[in-house]
Amino acid sequence: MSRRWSDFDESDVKVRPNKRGSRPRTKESPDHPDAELGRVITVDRGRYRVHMHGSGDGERLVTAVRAKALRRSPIVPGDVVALVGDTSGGEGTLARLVRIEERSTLLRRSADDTDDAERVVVANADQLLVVVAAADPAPRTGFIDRALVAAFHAGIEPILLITKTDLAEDPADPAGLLAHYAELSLTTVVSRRRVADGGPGPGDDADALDEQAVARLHALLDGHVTAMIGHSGVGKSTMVNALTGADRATGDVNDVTGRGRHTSSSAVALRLRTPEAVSSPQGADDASAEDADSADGVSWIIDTPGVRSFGLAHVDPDDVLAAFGDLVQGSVDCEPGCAHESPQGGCALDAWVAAGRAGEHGPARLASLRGLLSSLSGSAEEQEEKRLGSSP
Ligand SMILES: Nc1nc2c(ncn2[C@@H]2O[C@H](COP(=O)(O)OP(=O)(O)OP(=O)(O)O)[C@@H](O)[C@H]2O)c(=O)[nH]1
Ligand SMILES: [Mg+2]
Ligand SMILES: [Zn+2]
Repeated sequence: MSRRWSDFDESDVKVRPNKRGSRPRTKESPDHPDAELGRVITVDRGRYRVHMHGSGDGERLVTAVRAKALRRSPIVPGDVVALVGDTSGGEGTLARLVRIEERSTLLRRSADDTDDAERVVVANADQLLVVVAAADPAPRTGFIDRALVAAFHAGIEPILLITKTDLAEDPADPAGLLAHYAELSLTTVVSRRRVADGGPGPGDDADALDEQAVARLHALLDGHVTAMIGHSGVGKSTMVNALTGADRATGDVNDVTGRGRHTSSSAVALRLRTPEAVSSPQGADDASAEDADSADGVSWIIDTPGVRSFGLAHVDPDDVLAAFGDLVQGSVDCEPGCAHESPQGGCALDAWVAAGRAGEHGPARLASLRGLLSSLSGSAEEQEEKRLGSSP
């Protein structure tokens, strides 16, 4: 059955990054020469909370509603927008959001691989922090693989964060997980809860994280706009609090299901600060803010709600293979048109892996790739059926 336009809501609307509308979208737009720019930090029932450019430590935050012309445009945290009207940020004031500035990137996912209704997650991030826990909940390579594909597709640099290594049963962990990605040049940070000398004691801050991991992340995140993505309960908000001094709610993990409780319910962009308390390798200074390459010169981290699944219905199979940097070169010897889904039909990836070209974990990586590809081609077939079914 075909979907009618009325079935779509704003998160379904397809948006391509780097494509301008026909109207010029510059600061000098004749429509609203007096508009002021700011960055959307959170969205709540049609109200956009915007951090105004150049507001520095004063942090002028303005609440806005969007103009009618933008009714169908998804606007997400990270978006840079133009506001008119009362932009004082005074209590009870409401500005009007009249324009979305051109996005450098757009992170998207679909509900699942067989549903191409897209969700726009975050705009203008140049880094994606993929968060998994070493335990509680246990890490899944399938999730990491999908996040890496989405990042590659969106042109966003991925970083892998493995949290909760204090809970890993095997003290050598997360070595096994890291080995799986050894052939990729993937920046990885490992963190754990800080335990005082002599073990945990009363009065310990339960959410205090290992200082070295926090400092390392600071060094990687300063000057960037970084979106976080991960299952519920892996410790995203806990890390965001450590990095920003914010007080985002954190939740425990259900003992029975081993799953998080979906504590964070909306995405929020927070300013990254370099607190004196954190002994960053470069030392704490203000230079990072000036070096920042984000539009507003501010380093941002965007905490997102835990995802159940990371659908990739919007991603082309070729882009899936391209994100497997350890395998993609092996495909040059494939038969033309090879779908790489099985050893049959002249797929060269099996020989590539058998020759050890993708490292020790090559076979497992190839299995991951094929699992993903077949999940996506399943969706392609279903879509084709839908399309045929709806044609006269
Ligand atoms: N032992 C241990 N617990 C941690 C660590 N990091 C976070 N936690 C705990 O894990 C639980 C979940 O943390 P959150 O920060 O709420 O997780 P989240 O990823 O934001 O979860 P959602 O908002 O539901 O997506 C909390 O009880 C934290 O205290 C860690 O490194 N070690
Ligand atoms: Mg959270
Ligand atoms: Zn092939």
